[in-house]
Amino acid sequence: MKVCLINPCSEIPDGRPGIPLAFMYLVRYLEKAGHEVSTYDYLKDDWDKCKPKIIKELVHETPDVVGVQCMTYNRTAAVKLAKLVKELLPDCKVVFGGVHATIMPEQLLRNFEEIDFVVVGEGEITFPELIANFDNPENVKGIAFMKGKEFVKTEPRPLIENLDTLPIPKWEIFKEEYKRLNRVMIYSSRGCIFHCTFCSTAHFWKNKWRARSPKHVVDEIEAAQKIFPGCVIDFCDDCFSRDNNRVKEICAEIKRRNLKFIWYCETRIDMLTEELVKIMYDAGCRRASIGIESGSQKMMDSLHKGYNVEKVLKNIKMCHRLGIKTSTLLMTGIPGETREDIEKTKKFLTEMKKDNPYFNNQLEEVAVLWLFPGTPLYEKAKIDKFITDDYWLTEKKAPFYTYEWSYDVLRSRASEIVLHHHKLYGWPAFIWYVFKGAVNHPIKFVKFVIGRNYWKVMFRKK
Ligand code: B12
Repeated sequence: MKVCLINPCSEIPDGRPGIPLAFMYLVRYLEKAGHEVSTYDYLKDDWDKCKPKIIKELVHETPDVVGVQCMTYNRTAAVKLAKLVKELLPDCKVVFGGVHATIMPEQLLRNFEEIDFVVVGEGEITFPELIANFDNPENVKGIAFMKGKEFVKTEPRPLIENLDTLPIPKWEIFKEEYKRLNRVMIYSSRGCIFHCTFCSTAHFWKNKWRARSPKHVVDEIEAAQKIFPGCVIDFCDDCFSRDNNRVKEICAEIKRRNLKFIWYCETRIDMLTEELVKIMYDAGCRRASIGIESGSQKMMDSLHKGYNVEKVLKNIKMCHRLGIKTSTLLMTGIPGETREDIEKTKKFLTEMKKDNPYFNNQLEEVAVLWLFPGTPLYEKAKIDKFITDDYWLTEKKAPFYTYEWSYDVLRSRASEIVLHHHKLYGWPAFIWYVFKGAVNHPIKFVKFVIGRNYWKVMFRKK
């Protein structure tokens, strides 16, 4: 069959760049089952602009199946896409997969008859099996569909037990993008054992953490270095350092094969030890992204981060001392947050810099907390009658947590933290940063400054 995989437009087209790793795995499995697969990534585009392109592609390809990656932040475009497919190719099957579709299959299927099936959870085994059984889907595990007016969700698909059976993702389908980014994303484990209240990952991966063996991971790195020589390897696991011994073994395997490259990882900072950080540095790690969220212990506790502020601070300084740069993620709008907590976050950043000649922290993002389905915070928001599931039937963007403060206040607080961080590097560095932004992307820059309330924060009377 001809299968076309499409990642539709995000409601935040200017969001951080990403390449749908899911497709690179799915393509391998679909091709193995004998299907002809094409892929399109429109996440960064605007629906109205890319609609003509999609029409052209659908008419040209005439696929038998269209697979759509449906996240909460692109669900509106995903539904528009399903309608478009059925208008142009009424016999083509439309299959949804991804985080939002997995969490809300019933709502999608009951309200949008253009969606034929939802693949619930991990898709590698389920999707080809579904395609082989379109006429008799009841026995396929891990799917949902409508049988007349009845919503059917089949038995859950067991998670792939041995992740070493996963093939190397088919990077070639996004080769140009990878070359441009010069960075290859690797997922060396799946799932997370923590339960941060704003995140749906634990729920999606069934509260399980599964890891690939160090050999399997380093084989993939070696293959990536052959196709994209000199690229940075970016581990984007949900919980990279869950098992320190495994990380050590990955590093040992990199050294044993004498591979020379730089790598980054997303990790929990509290799990790092001095011994491990030294080993990671020695094997090429130069940056660790860390979701700190807040510098206030009360806020960390409220999010169930399981972090201790002092330990986080100590370990960040340790990373800097041992040569690993940190890239931190913070947020405002945490339940119960007050001005005092924002001051604590600013103080935390100041402390991070204090007596730290190596101060080497990039502030990746100060976001305003979003409510996503499948998260404990969302469930609480429903109980508090702040939101109902019907919200996702509208075209509104994912909502911010604005129980206590308006979005404007939260955005200003986020901007205040960003400005504080920049000031820690000193005014010359700050002016250089602003100058670079204004010269490189003038229109984007003006929109950014206005949209993020920097104006108000900078000229606010104290
Ligand atoms: C890496 C990552 C990123 C990267 C790159 C993402 C990418 N791949 O393009 C970056 C940093 C860019 C990013 C950005 C964002 N991300 Co992000 N990200 C992730 C992360 C950690 C891993 C995604 C991944 O590659 N997983 C590995 C693959 C193999 O798994 P998968 O994508 O789930 O795919 C499997 C199944 O879902 C299914 N499947 C998926 N698609 C399809 C399609 C079909 C047809 C079928 C049949 C099956 C199927 O099969 C796949 C294989 O088993 C996830 C968390 C997570 N664990 O999923 C968050 C996550 C996806 N991100 C999230 C969010 C919120 C964001 C941002 C909005 C954050 C922000 N404030 O900017 C932005 C949005 C970007 C944009 N421009 O719109 C949320 C999404 C929540 C939701 N309900 O939609 C997640 C789930 C994390 C969370 N907090 O809960 N992200």
